[in-house]
Amino acid sequence: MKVLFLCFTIALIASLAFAQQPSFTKGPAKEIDAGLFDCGSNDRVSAVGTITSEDGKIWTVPAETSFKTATKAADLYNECAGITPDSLSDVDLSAVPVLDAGGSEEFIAYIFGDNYFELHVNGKLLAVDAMPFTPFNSSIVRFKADRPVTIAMKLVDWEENLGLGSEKGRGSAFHPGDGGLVMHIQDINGKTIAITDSSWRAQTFYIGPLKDLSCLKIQGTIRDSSSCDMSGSNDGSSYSAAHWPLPDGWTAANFDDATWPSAVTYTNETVGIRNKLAYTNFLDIFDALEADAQFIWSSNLILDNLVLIRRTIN
Ligand SMILES: [Ca+2]
Ligand SMILES: [Ca+2]
Ligand SMILES: [Ca+2]
Ligand SMILES: [Ca+2]
Repeated sequence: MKVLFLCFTIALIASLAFAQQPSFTKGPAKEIDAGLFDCGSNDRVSAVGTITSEDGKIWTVPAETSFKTATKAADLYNECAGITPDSLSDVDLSAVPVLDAGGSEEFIAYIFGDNYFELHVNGKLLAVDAMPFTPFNSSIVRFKADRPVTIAMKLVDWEENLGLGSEKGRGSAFHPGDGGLVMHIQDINGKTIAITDSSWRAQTFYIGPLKDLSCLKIQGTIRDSSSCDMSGSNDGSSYSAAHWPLPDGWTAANFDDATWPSAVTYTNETVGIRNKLAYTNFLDIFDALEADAQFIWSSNLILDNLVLIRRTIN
């Protein structure tokens, strides 16, 4: 009994020691970029800000990205670029450039992200989402790589109220927006080699808005905000947020993601794809009968705003 208790205590201490505590920020960030991309019209502004946490660290919100320097993923559907095919059969796939992840086998990935993604293959940043915030778009990435193919993606649920994880919507000025990513990867013969589902790993690095820090439960690599208040507000400017640094080498094939939680899947209805033609015009690829790619994210689709996902395909 004593031995059992000792083991339990050691395991508890180990798991508590292992849990990486976040840095907390309070209130809005300072804008450092008025918008990464301007579509004009009625789209939301993809601004970027910085904010200092109570422990003196500086955080970029909603995330640090490579948008300005990286190759943009080709458009499957992008209103801003005037590319609005009704279906995949209207898309000239041969015109999509083949990116090189260092290998000889060719793959093609179809991606719909709410709102922004960066795609790394075998440790190399291949392409980033051409539209950081809205309107909703979808992308195609053709690439060459050798198996096993390790996919690592940075996903961002963008925000209007910088540092506060919220946007105008649903009748409130500080409505916490949601995320979600769907991807279907095929080989050169059109055979599915991966879809987004719960076999992926997903970890969050920015949680907000937090009205009350005590709702956040952190144990080991679990960053659980499911008991936090997710309702909108017209007075959200003093809310808090939790931030963690991205681990070194997280895009590398040999990075150990075994301790990350499994990705959580969300239904089309939960994410809300109705009227999003960037998704619904391509149901044969995103909701394929034999390979129905799921929306994935970390454990909180609403409050988790910066999420890393990984999977290795053999
Ligand atoms: Ca996008
Ligand atoms: Ca959010
Ligand atoms: Ca969103
Ligand atoms: Ca689907």
